[in-house]
Parts: sequence; C-alpha cells; structure tokens
Amino acid sequence: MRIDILTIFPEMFEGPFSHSIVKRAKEKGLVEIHLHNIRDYATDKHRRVDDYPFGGGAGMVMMIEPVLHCVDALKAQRVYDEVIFMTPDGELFDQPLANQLSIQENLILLCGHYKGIDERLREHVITREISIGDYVLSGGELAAAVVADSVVRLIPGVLGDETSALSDSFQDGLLSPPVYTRPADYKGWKVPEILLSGHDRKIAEWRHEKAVERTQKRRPGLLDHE
Ligand code: 6GU
Repeated sequence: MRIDILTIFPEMFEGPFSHSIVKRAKEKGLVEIHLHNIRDYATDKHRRVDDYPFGGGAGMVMMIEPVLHCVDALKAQRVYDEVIFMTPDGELFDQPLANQLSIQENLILLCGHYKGIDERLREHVITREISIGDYVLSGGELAAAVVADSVVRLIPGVLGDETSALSDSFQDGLLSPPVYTRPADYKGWKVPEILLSGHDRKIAEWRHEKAVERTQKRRPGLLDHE
C-alpha cells in the first residue's frame, strides 16, 4: 500500500510514523508513506496556500490551486483508489472503514486547516471525507495519523501474529475482554483461575462472555446493530 499525505505541516508526522508497528511496516516494505508540503505547490511568490472567504467571515480558506497541483502531480504517476479529505464534517471513522481502506492500493489523505478548503475541491477532487470523532482538532494532521495508523496495522503481514488484528476490540463488534500477565497473584490481586487452567475451550468461552459483558456495560449501542 502507498499513502500520500498532503499537509502544510509535514513535520507533524515524524513522530507517529517513526515508531512501533508503522515503522516496522515501512521497513518490511508493506507500506510507503509519502508526505507532501502543499506550500511547495503554491503558484505565487509568497507561496500562499490560503485566502479570505468570499462573502466575508472569520478564518481563511485553503485555495484550489496548490492542493490541485499536488494531487494532479500524484495522479500523473499512479491511479488512486480514494482522495480523502480529513474534516470534522466527514463520515465517522470506524473499524469497518479502516478494514475497507486497508485493502486499497493507493490513498491520498488531504489535511485541511483554517476554515476548510474551497468547496470546489470537495466537489471535483475529493472522493471521500472522513472525521475521526465529534470534536474539533486544529487541523486534519492528527486525524490523518490516526487513520493511517489504524489502516497500516491491518495490512497482511504487518502484525507478527496474524490473528491479533482479528481479536482487536471492535473487529467482531465487541470490546476486548480483560487481559492479565505475571504475577498470577500480586499481593492478593488474583488472576481469574480459569486463565491458569490450560483449558483452551473454556478460556475462549470465558473471554467471549467477558467481551459481551464489557460491551453491554460500556458500549451497549455496539450490540444494537446487525
Ligand atoms: Cl478529520 N479534522 C479536524 N480538523 N478536526 C476533526 C477531525 C478532522 N475529525 C475530528 N475532528
């Protein structure tokens, strides 16, 4: 998979993509993540990327040309499955959407700033709009990092244990059951006996029971659909 991220703050991605699973996925050649500074595609000598909104009002609007020139330069090199705009008024990101994106070949993630981007980009260039939740971030960068992280870890071969993405919270529509490690008894805080029994089927049943119980208690809405 290849992910191209368009942003005016490429430095914001240095941390999230340089550690842990995403770092390993890049090293294994399972994903390429390319950052593009939209300002490099500005057409005027001040490298301007935003301008005042027609009709007045507060905040600046990202201009068509720098974004479009960057997208077009990328599209000239390969076919993109989606050109995604990160925006709080987009479709809510969830695990099924992460799964869907993880089987794509080439993705563009556009990070907005200021009051947003010129609506004509949304009409003519953007194929999908994603929000990571009902709160406002100062830009799309952190949201793009969240989406890239959740998608990359689903690419086959990225996780060492092939089953571990399948046992994630949400992957089966349930929250994950509690987990424990050594010591089995920490000053009287004991691990549930069943987990020490070696009885695989009973352990699997217990985990499923706990997952349902936890989902019922914390996120009953997850049990409603389907
Ligand atoms: Cl994708 N962008 C911004 N600016 N804020 C958000 C968001 C995206 N998703 C939730 N809040």
